Amino acid sequence: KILITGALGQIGSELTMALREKYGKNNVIATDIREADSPVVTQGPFEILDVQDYDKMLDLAKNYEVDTIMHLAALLSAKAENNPKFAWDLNMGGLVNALEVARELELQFFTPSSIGAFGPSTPKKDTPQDTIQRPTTMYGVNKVSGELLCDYYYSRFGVDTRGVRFPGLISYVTEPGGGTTDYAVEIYYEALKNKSYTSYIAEGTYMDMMYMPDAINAIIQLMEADGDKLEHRNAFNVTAMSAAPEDFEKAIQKQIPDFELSYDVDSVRQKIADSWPDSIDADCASKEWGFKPEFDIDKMTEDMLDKLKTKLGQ
Ligand code: VAH
Repeated sequence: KILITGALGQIGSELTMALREKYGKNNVIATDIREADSPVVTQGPFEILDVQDYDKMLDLAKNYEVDTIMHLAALLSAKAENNPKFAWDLNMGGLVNALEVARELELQFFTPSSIGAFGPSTPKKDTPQDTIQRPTTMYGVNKVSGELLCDYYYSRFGVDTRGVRFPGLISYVTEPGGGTTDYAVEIYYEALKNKSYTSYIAEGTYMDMMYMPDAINAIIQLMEADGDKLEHRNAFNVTAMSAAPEDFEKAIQKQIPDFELSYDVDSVRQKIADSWPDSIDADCASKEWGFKPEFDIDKMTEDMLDKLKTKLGQ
């Protein structure tokens, strides 16, 4: 049985539904700081939980007799940069609470890191699994600290912690809240609504990206992998493509020929994007637990536009 924090977020809302599908809806307890009109709340166990409340998290994990915790509640990069102290308190306070619950109750543990865990001094192309990590954002500091903390709970207490460094995630169910890569989601909504989009990230800015179905499969695959075969734990590089705004423009124009992309760069989020790698190397993930994404930019674009048309009632 699995407890998920941040279950109403961009990853959480799809991970919750996929896990309920796979393991049975009563075996996946979704939690978030607020309710919402979502199948996450209405189609299975849901509890209000502020991850900064250790006692409540421990109570829920005990009462539901979970054996796994998937900790997704966090502030993303752009929001964290605007509110660094709160980001530290939420991102690190929530994480250490979740790790303590996992230690106390001997739970398997998952939390995502990010390409944001790398910084300007990290090799930008084919960024290795093991390399220098000096991020220059609060979010990145949280992610590197989180990776170290999760590895510490594994080596010091034997908690079975596992994680992946996610790239920008593209999905149509729940929009991301306050990330730097959100442009890659907004562009699809705008393409269908207005046949045009103004990107806040500059042309030629490459970042790793992945379609949500590949991200959800990666989490399940990693968590089901044989722990003895893992040489790494927190956290594996995973990616499906390295793309810049103009790559999304070209892929969308194959479906919507008169789609137009323009630029109005937001210096705060551009600065964050420029500090991240252009493309990371996911070799260890494929070697150690068989990671293999299915969606490239064209296949993702086809599916994304198709699903969004339905969602937008077009
Ligand atoms: C963000 N979507 O933009 C998240 C993610 C790699 C990007 O960490 O902050």
